[in-house]
Amino acid sequence: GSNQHGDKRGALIVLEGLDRSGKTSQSSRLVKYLDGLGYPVESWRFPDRETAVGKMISSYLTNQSQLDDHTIHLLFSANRWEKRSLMEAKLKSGTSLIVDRYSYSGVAFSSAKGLDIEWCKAPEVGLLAPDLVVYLDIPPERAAERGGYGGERYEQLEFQKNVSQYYKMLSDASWKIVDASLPMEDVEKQLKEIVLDCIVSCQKGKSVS
Ligand code: DGP
Ligand code: NA
Ligand code: NA
Repeated sequence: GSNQHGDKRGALIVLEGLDRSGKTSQSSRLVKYLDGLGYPVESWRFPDRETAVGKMISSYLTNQSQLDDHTIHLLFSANRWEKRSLMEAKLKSGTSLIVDRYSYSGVAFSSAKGLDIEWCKAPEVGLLAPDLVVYLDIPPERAAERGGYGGERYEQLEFQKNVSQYYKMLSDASWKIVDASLPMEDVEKQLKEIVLDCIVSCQKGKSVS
């Protein structure tokens, strides 16, 4: 689509982090900011609990159903796959996406249960690669202090500690790490800079492959 910043592809920006790291509120602040600057942008999140697959995931997370660890892993992945073509279309039309959780959550959370990490990565192969991964870094203990663990299946300190180890393992030099234990406004300021930078450089160069 046409917009004031030209007919360029959008950026795929992923926010990752433990539960209660602040991804969700930061993601909506980011979208408001970018929208205000005139960039076409949407806020997405995984799991997307609205689809048929997403409803199964939601039921599992709220302990209303039980599923084998491998089965739920594949459902989370399927939930990303079912949005792939729409994601690609949005990016090609110039809309940037701020995505709250993606494949890294898939691998970190399932590996933290003891599933083989390579097995966990396999169904993610072929999903669109992010232009930027931002990790909201918070010690699991600090996240737990924030309260609001909603009683969902994974919201337990010991498990989150395990997840954070797997995130560390998955991260590479391309990830931007933001200290999420800072005041919300400071986190917001850093995120705005990092993300705007990515969107601008994304529009200068690359095309969706
Ligand atoms: P959220 O709606 O962002 O609070 O995510 C729900 C919970 O599910 C949260 O504890 C993180 C976890 N989660 C998100 N994506 C995946 C995934 O792909 N696989 C697994 N096993 N867990 C995930
Ligand atoms: Na959660
Ligand atoms: Na990675």
